Parts: sequence; structure tokens; C-alpha cells
Amino acid sequence: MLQLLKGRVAPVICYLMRRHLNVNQSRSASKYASFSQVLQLHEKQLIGHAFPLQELARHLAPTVDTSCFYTFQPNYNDISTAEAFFIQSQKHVIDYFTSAVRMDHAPELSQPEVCFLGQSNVGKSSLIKALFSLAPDVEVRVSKTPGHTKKLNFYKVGKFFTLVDMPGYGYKAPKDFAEMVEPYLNQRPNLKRTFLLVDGQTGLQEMDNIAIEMLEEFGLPYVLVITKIDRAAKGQMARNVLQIQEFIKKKTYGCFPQLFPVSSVYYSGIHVLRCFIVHVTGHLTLSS
Ligand SMILES: Nc1nc2c(ncn2[C@@H]2O[C@H](COP(=O)(O)OP(=O)(O)OP(=O)(O)O)[C@@H](O)[C@H]2O)c(=O)[nH]1
Ligand SMILES: [Mg+2]
Repeated sequence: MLQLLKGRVAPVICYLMRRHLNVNQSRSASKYASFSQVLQLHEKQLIGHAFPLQELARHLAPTVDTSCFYTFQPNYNDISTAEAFFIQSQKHVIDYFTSAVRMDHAPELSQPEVCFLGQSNVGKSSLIKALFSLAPDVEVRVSKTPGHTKKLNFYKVGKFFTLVDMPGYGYKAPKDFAEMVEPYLNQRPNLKRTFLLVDGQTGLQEMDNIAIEMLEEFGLPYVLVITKIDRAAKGQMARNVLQIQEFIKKKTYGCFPQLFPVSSVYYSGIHVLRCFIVHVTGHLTLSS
């Protein structure tokens, strides 16, 4: 699959480049929380930051079908409009609301909801934290230790929608993971979209396939988000993205055809994902 990349760069150079990039980026990561700051970048950097899939497409051979990379294509105005939903004000409160360990403890809410599912440590809580980076008072706990999130945690975005952080499956998953998560997914009436997170370094793993089977069986609409893209080398990313796109095309019904690659550390892909969330919860129609 590596031969799909236009040119090969020696792994050592790749590694040094990434290290260099990471050092420089880490100094200024929070600078890019807002799309208005990303818009200040030169076009090439802007695309790389805001549209990681399009950046990846530039490095693929022209024979590779990348049409699904462009299924959801907001323009800059759409992205800025959507971002306003994630900015806190007196009238628009963004905050942790409550937690639940069982479906019958979940709050009854009429506003649309989206949830974040994936293996323990894949970056669910970090992603929610990154989405809320323009509302820094919202406390979202992340940890290096897998199995950190133990409950369904509900975060309200004003009157508009709710984000739900979930415990992870796999290593160190809470014992009652299935009893907590399956009824939620199967019965939640206001659940508009499930975001299933997959690590960009490893691609789909056995446990992810089981989660996908469950989502398919429940007939839920879901989206695959590729996490930690700042850690994955370009070749590795390309291989995983193309394999996953192929899998979606051939084996799934409920999965959105486009992947959403993100880095919660550098906010790459976060602005488009905010826009997608506002769109699927019914608060934004794309202008083109
Ligand atoms: N480099 C990098 N690290 C990340 C990213 N997202 C998460 N991490 C790290 O991955 C680890 C796990 O992150 P969490 O967000 O707590 O993962 P989680 O999926 O919520 O894990 P559980 O609650 O245990 O299921 C932490 O050390 C994060 O800092 C990312 O985009 N880039
Ligand atoms: Mg967590």
C-alpha cells in the first residue's frame, strides 16, 4: 500500500520531520483552536490543518479513488457558522450536565444527541475536550491510563445538542460496559449520530469490528473518526485510511462514507468535525 504514496521518503527523515513539526506545533497548538486562526495560515498549511483528508489525497497516486473524501464539504463560512455553537456565552452555556451508569439513569433530553464510542485510550475524551477548546471552562477528564472514563458523561451545548462521552471497550473496560452502552445505543430516542473512534496508527482492530457489527445490527447511523493523526506516519495513515474506506464501502450500511481524521492535540480536523456535528444535529444546512 505504501507504493500508493507518490514518493518514498526515508523513514529516518520522516521521523525527524515529524519530531520537528511536533516541537514547533506543540508551542502553538492552542493557537489553532479557532478556525479564524487557521484561516491566517498559508493555503497549503490551512488545508493540511483543517482538511487532513484532502492533504492526504495530495500524496496519493492519481489512480486512487478519493471521491468519498469529499462527501461532506462545508465551505469556510459553514465552518465559521458552526464554530459559533461551540463558543460559550451567558446565553449559551456549554457545560458538563450529568453522568449515568445505566440507561435508566440517563437524563431525558429532547435536544439531539451525539455520542463517542471506541476502544479505551483511543482518544474519546480528548476529542470532546478539543471540540470544547473554545469553552475552556468545561472540564473533560482525559488520562494516559486506559479505562479512565467509567460512566456515560453528558455535556450540554446550550439548548442545541448534547455530546456524550462513553467508557471505552477492550483493555480495562468497565465490567458493566455492555449493560451500560448497548441499551443506550439501542434505545436512546434522541441519538442522532454515533462517532466510532479508531486509532490512526493501528487502523481497525478486532474489537472495532465487533462494535461496527453492533452498530449495524442496531441500524444506527455512525461515522468513523481516525484519532491521533499527529502520531501516525503518512504512509501508515494512507494505508489505514484507504483500507478503512474500502471496508466501509463493501461491508457497511449505516456508516457515513467519509472518514474524519483528527488530532486532538493540534486540533487538525476538529473544525470540520464541529461543523459535521452541528449539521447532523439539524442546526446547519451547508450553503453550497
Ligand atoms: N498525540 C496524541 N495523543 C492523544 C490524542 N488524543 C488523545 N491522546 C492521548 O491518548 C490518551 C488517552 O486519551 P483519552 O482521551 O483519555 O482516551 P479515551 O478514549 O477517553 O480513554 P478511556 O476513557 O480510557 O476509554 C491520553 O494520554 C491523551 O493525551 C491525539 O490526537 N494525539
Ligand atoms: Mg475517556
